[in-house]
Amino acid sequence: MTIIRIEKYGAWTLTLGSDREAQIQMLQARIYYDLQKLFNNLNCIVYFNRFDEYFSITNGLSLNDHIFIHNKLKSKYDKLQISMTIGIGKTPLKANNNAHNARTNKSYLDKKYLIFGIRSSLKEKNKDFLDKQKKIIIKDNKISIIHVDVDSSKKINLEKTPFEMTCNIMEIYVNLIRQFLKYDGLTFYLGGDNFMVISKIMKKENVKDIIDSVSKKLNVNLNCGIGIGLNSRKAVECATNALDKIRRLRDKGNDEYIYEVTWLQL
Ligand SMILES: Nc1nc2c(ncn2[C@@H]2O[C@H](COP(=O)(O)OP(=O)(O)OP(=O)(O)O)[C@@H](O)[C@H]2O)c(=O)[nH]1
Ligand SMILES: [Mg+2]
Repeated sequence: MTIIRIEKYGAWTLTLGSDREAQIQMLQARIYYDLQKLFNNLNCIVYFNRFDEYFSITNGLSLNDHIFIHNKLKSKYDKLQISMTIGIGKTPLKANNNAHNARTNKSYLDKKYLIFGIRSSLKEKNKDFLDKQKKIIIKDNKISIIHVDVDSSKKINLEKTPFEMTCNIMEIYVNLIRQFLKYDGLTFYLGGDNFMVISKIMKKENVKDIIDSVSKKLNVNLNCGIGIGLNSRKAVECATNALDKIRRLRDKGNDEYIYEVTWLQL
């Protein structure tokens, strides 16, 4: 994964004066748009983390791909310093921890472009990812992304006020974060009633246990599409496709709420 961060952002925002909040929000929305577009073109997905920091699931990208994106961003946001930290690990949580270590130890992969990462943590075959222009796709490097969605939230919307609904969604978010973290998965909120979990390949019954426990605790029904692919864009597409399949099955009277779609071609 790659964690993209706007550096020295707090200090820079002060230069905008006190009437700055709307400007900051507009800028962040633009940066998010650009990041999503640039990474999507290279078959990756981006999640806004706290808007001064974004996570992209970048399996299969080379260091030069990162430099390419960095240059595009630099040409648009020349007043901002943007760093990227590449984290590698067998699970998403381990990749996050690896990225954190690289960042705190100032372990540069490319100092000029502010790209951090720990070379020694890479296995030989993974080193090629970062050292060469050529993309190397490791066949057994499957990415699993889980798209979780509240069942019939529009109906619940009619009973609850908009802000009560927000409160419920945030409760679901926190509970999904905590439960999936036990399996080293990272959950992100996408908007509406949608969440995505970057997970290792999990057993369906473990996913079911989590979904059942959160559903029971918060008295909601959650649908869950599991997507497995060789890059994050494909895994996301499969996960959403699985969710759509659940909706089609539901319309035929089937009450399946966890479904998996796998696509292992490039
Ligand atoms: N990010 C994201 N948001 C979506 C997606 N589909 C719907 N939404 C958002 O979620 C809200 C609720 O839509 P739905 O989930 O389709 O509505 P629902 O009543 O819960 O219907 P079901 O999920 O089919 O039970 C919408 O208003 C959108 O904001 C999606 O694929 N991705
Ligand atoms: Mg829904």
